[in-house]
Amino acid sequence: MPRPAVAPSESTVETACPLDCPDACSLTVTLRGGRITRINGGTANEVTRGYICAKVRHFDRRVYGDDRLHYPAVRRGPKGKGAFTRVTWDDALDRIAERLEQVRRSDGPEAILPLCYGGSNGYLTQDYADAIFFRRLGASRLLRSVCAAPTGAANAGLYGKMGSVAYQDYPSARLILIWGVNPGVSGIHLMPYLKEAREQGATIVVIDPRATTVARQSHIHLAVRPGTDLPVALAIHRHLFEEGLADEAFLAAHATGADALRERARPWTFERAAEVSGVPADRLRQVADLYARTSPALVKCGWGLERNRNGGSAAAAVLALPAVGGKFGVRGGGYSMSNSATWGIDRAWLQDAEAASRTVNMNRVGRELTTPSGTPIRALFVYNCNPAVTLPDQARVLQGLSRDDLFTVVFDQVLTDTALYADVVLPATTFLEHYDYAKAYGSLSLQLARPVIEPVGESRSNTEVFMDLVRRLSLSRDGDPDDDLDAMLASLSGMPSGIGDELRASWRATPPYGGRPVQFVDVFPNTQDRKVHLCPEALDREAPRGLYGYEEDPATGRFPLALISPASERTISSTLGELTRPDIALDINPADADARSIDDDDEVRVFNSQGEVRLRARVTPLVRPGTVSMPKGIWRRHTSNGWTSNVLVPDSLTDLGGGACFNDARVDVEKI
Ligand SMILES: Nc1nc2c(c(=O)[nH]1)N[C@H]1C(S)=C(S)[C@@H](COP(=O)(O)OP(=O)(O)OC[C@H]3O[C@@H](n4cnc5c(=O)[nH]c(N)nc54)[C@H](O)[C@@H]3O)O[C@H]1N2
Ligand SMILES: Nc1nc2c(c(=O)[nH]1)N[C@H]1C(S)=C(S)[C@@H](COP(=O)(O)OP(=O)(O)OC[C@H]3O[C@@H](n4cnc5c(=O)[nH]c(N)nc54)[C@H](O)[C@@H]3O)O[C@H]1N2
Ligand code: SF4
Ligand SMILES: [Mo]
Repeated sequence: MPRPAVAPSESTVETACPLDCPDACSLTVTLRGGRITRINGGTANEVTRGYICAKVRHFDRRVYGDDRLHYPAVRRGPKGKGAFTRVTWDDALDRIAERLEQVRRSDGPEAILPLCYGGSNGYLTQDYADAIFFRRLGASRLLRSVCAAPTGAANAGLYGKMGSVAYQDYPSARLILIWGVNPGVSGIHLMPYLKEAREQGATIVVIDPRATTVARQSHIHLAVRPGTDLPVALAIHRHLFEEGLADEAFLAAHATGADALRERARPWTFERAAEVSGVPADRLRQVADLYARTSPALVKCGWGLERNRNGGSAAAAVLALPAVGGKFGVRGGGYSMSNSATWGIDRAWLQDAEAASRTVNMNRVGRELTTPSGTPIRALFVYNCNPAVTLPDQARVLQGLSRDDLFTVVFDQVLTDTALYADVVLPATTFLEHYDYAKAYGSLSLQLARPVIEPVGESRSNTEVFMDLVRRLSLSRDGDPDDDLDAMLASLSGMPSGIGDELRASWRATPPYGGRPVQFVDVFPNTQDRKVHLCPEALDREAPRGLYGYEEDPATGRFPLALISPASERTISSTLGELTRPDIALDINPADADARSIDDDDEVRVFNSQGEVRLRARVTPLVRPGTVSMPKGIWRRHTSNGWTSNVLVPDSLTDLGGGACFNDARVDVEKI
């Protein structure tokens, strides 16, 4: 007899995945006796086609795992050791309220820093109750720049964050440039659409220092040196402009700044770009020619290319291609990046009435904690973030977290590497235990996520905890939300008309433009004059070498290899890093390994003047010569000396947006 899909004593609940991933899958969660027994793909989000990644399929391993935090606790041993004593919520929150009040009185509210980032990427778990609390308190603000700051600045400056080409329209393209993005890992639902495009005759070009899955399935792979996308993109622009292939009519009607871009691209011949990028000039010419000749042509711009000193200008030059090449106005033509602004609901309900306090760039937190540039930070409130392993300059970050005079709260789901340094640890619910929104940033999809189980242990949601602190510090105002559900309902009322009502009624909203906006037909630049700004003044002023100004590779004789640390299959950043990671190794090209007498599986030290990481080497041609790669988001327990790639990453900032230069780490490798 066929097994019934759901056994009689089981039930299923529909929800959605709000993790920091472009796809926002809908989920069907199976329960038995109040416990999760299965997590599958749901059907509400058509784009994700009913399947999900292994990370979330096995998310119950986090929910019920050994590292899960079940109750509040306070530190009893030295910082970093992880010895804690259980306390009640009241006790924990009273201590926090008291210490924050004390710091506010003695050093001013700016001595308090909330430190948060992706977490579950939700709308209620970030910039809702937390914002109410920290803004009314007058705490320092955080520049959330660890990711997407340079690409975001470029997209905002050139196009005012115009809506992107949707996954479903990739098969309409005849040429697709996959630039600095690895959808086989970081946004898996794009892959079937790429396959469809290929089957319908599209040419796929991948620009990546590694031969990723998508690169191996492509027609042309440009294995550029990290940080050299700017010269490559400028060489294509130069070709378009100088060979009469630029769409001058489009530029005259719809763009400003074309002359500045033309000028700045002029020095970048294919030969010069080849020398810098390590890709032969004829390959660059071939791609430029293809791009000039083909329509619809699509550029998918990712985040791998932003994480270096030239990252903002590189993203701008890549995003400028469809304007100069005249690729807009047809389905499958244009560019695709983040669609997070397309709904027009970006925290519309968040009132910014409080006086602005100073802003601290999260990429400099290590430095601010150790050698402050202004008001010293006395209290750190970490949530939705694992800075001990995800921020640049790990040695300084850990030194800062070790400060005895620093009061640190860590509010998380599991005992992270950061939590080991906390004075007070608070247990957080997961997205399967609270309300949230799941908004895709790859495709256009917006769904509500609902609790499917009771909170595990004594864990509480961000809304509950921050609203409780609002009350304890006497910061309450009329109309404040009490709990999660209250906050969700209030945020729904603050949304543009239609969207909130629809979400309330059916838990999902109908995407604008049928979910498939055509650029320059349905959506236009959200700039004041609705034009593309190819060389916006603000960006030109911000970039230290002017927009499109290139800085040389920082590799020196001592540290000749570029270390990159891209997304891996097993984690979302460091989330789920508590689970076993047998895959962790340093990928090194056979040529670089041979030169150092390194064999596959040898234990190596990866080092520079900032520090060293000891781990296993994997000798593989999948990473280009001169570049080595280690997964992002690994925990300290995953390497043999307790350091991760970020100990080798400088805390220098990208040319635009104050972003992190993760891929500017220059190192050497030695067999131990
Ligand atoms: N499974 C999984 N999915 C994720 C995440 C995760 O950690 N795991 N993280 C999520 C988050 S937070 C983000 S921001 C996105 C990121 O998603 P992606 O845009 O895919 O970002 P990365 O993985 O950082 O890098 C993408 C590719 O860029 C390449 N690269 C590195 N440096 C350069 C360069 O200088 N130039 C070029 N052209 N390529 C370069 C890397 O080799 C890598 O293959 O993914 C999201 N999805
Ligand atoms: N070397 C290197 N480092 C990188 C990168 C790189 O390319 N190379 N990429 C970076 C990128 S793209 C990103 S986005 C950052 C991300 O860096 P982080 O913002 O530190 O993100 P995660 O590592 O996912 O940690 C998020 C934490 O939030 C917790 N959390 C989740 N939901 C909730 C919630 O509802 N409430 C509370 N209180 N906690 C919650 C999770 O358990 C997890 O521990 O890392 C960056 N770090
Ligand atoms: S992490 Fe991404 S692929 Fe996995 S379930 Fe969530 S949205 Fe889907
Ligand atoms: Mo990210």
